[in-house]
Amino acid sequence: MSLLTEPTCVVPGVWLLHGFASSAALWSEMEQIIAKAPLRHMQTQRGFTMSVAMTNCGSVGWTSDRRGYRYSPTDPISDKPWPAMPALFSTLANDASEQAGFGRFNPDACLINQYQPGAQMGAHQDRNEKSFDHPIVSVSLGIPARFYIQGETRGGQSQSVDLFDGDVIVFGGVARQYYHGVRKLKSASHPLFGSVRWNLTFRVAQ
Ligand code: MD3
Ligand code: FE
Repeated sequence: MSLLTEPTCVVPGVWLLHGFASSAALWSEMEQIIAKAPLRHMQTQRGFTMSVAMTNCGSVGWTSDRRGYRYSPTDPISDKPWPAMPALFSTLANDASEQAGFGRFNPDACLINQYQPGAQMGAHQDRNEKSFDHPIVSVSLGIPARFYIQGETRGGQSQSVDLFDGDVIVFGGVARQYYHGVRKLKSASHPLFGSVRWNLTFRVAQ
């Protein structure tokens, strides 16, 4: 299901695989995950509600509430384990990592982000994982979004990348702890998803 694409280097440590993933192939797995672990708008530690709706699959899932950010083996809504990571997902993430030159990659967590028009993700680092030696693989599906990378500090000048349906970004090495975010989503239409953007982020969390 991963298509042959030449990776392009966005900044050192960040590789873009344009059109690498197939939304149609991923969607039936996503539907089954969402049926078991519904999308929800999590709370931040400061009490704000995130504009991005989220769920997870894998042996642990990323969660946020008034107590902070962490990985949890169970969904706090059901207190049951998160749905298992489909083989299609882990194979796609591994293929992308290998294609980008980071070698074998066996994620234990996949965060599923759903953006509706107006949703955004402020600049942050992904630092709840136990080790930063593994890359992160990010799969964009549905309508396009403008993603930005700020480097080692927040603020300052940023590098922007428009991410389209099927685009995969792999970031590791020097870029693993770079600040990054997603600009407010503009309305558009995708044949399968309508006015929605999805992002699947694969991590080795434990
Ligand atoms: C970091 N998600 O869930 S893709 C996240 O599109 C998250 O939903 C975004 O950041 C999303 O934590 C962005 C992940 C990503 C991609 C490229 C990067 C993070 C990056 C390049 C450098 C540093
Ligand atoms: Fe992130």
